Amino acid sequence: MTKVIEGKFDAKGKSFAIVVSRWNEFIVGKLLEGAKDSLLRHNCDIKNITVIYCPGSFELPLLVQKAALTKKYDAVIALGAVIRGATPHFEFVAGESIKGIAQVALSSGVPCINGILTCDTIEQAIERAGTKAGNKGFEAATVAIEMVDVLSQIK
Ligand code: INI
Repeated sequence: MTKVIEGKFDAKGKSFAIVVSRWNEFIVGKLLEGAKDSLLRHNCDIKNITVIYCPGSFELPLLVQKAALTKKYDAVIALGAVIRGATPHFEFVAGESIKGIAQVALSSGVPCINGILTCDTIEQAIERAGTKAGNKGFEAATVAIEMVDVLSQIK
């Protein structure tokens, strides 16, 4: 018979760090609300959620790494919103942030989840922060819960 391993969505007894970029706070604040909502609705104790603020999305990987290496958290969730402006700055910030978070996940073995919006317009960001395209913070936290559980099953 085929053996199947898949994550369950139960955050009871699990600890999470949410690292939050301060840029575009009116968007990222909604992602944070969504992330906390998912964790709490999946049985996470509020005392097991730590929120860490950082200046901008470019700084997220270092704080995600710091949090991951403490081994105090079962997963680290990075939240940010990078919105295209008039210069190529967007490409560098978005690319480095997301690449950095992926690197930390692989090097630490701790699931580090990408909840960074990369949008051409503010409207696109609003759509993904709790309006018509859902809430990507909620989705990122739900992915974190699934990853924690599936990783615990692979021995
Ligand atoms: N940081 C963001 O999180 N979102 C943005 O849209 C953004 N833009 O557009 O510039 C942004 N820039 C700041 C960057 O993350 C760093 O904090 C800064 O470059 C200092 O290292």
